Amino acid sequence: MISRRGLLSLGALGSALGLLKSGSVEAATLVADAGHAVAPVRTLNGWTLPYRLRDGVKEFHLVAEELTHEFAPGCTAKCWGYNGSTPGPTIEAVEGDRVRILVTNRLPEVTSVHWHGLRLPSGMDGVAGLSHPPIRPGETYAYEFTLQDAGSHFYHPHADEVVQLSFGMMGLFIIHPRAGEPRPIHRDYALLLANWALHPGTWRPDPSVMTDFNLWTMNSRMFPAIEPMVARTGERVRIRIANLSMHEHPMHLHGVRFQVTGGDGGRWPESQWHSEVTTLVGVGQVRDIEFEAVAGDWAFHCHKGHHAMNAMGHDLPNFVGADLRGLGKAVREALPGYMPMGQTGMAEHSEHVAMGMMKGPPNTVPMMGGKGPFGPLDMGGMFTVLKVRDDLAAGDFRDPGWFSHPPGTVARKLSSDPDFGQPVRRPDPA
Ligand SMILES: [Cu+2]
Repeated sequence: MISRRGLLSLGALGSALGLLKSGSVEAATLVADAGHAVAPVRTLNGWTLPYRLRDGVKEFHLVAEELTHEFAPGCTAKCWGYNGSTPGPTIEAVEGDRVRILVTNRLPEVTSVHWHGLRLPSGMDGVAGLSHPPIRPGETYAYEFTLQDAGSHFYHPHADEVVQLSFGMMGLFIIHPRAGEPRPIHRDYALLLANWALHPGTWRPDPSVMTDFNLWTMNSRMFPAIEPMVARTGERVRIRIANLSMHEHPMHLHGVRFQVTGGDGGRWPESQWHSEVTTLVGVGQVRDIEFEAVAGDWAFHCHKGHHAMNAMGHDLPNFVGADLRGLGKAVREALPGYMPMGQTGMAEHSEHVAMGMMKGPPNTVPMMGGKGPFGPLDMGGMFTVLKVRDDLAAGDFRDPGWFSHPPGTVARKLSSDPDFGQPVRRPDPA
């Protein structure tokens, strides 16, 4: 399989040598197209769809199909997506481009593709039955329109939507401004938030679940199986966050104050930008955030606690504070090996996982399983790390490992005695 970077450099090389003729496969060679230094988008754990140039039209080909998808090692499912992946490949083009997007339906039922956020002729809008006939199994349809709207958009079916969305059919559609970015963007990340109901021990998401989902993903992956975002200190970074889940996500970035600079309705005038550390991304919405990178390892995650965890056993009894010594002994008589947990909190789950003591049901990953430089990370789901370093080469997206903290800048242990010090406590009201 050719890596995304390989495709991009092939495309750039082809353009530079003037080798790309009409009909040849071209990657998103956006610099050449726009005549400006436009950084291509980096879809975490994802890829950008190459196109063919035919008579000045950029032709993309999406194939709707079933596939086997890995959310994280140990957790896979039969999903639906495009061209072998969920999310489908990112479509990347430039404002003013004429695009033709072929959609082949290899699903067992009808589908369509809606281009969310794009202004286009009504018959190209992709609502099956309203804009055009449903695309039946085996058929290929062509959508063709001119891109008017620079910004962060996405695509998804508008036919049997609940099933097709809950199986993973979605992708990003990024349109770069023809005149270039008003402020140079050095690292441009894009991700799609989604939720899934994959019951432990099963291998197909359950489309009948309406709100009580158990997997929370960025680009259909969950931490710790989500790539880090990397940047060099001082670079301007954009993160485009699209939400095609059924819940809203307050997305929180540590270490900087970012500006919210736009949404699926395009880039906002600077007078409307606002400074935040958490921004709510509503259902069916996109929010773009931009900031200057500050050295360190910084968490980026949904602030709803259960969305930054992997599958948990819902309806577990609350054991926090309970004395379970007798319970373990009693239950072990019927269930050898039973070990009650949770009386001190949930963190011991991740310690047990790290020690190899805990095994869940088949086809799940532990609800929190990330490993950090100082121990278990107690996170999962919609969580990843922004790694900013002083010495990264431009365009180097490799994981630089953990941050080397300058001396004296890491919180340190003073004592192991719980009675340490003279803390001020609220006086007893009695
Ligand atoms: Cu969330």
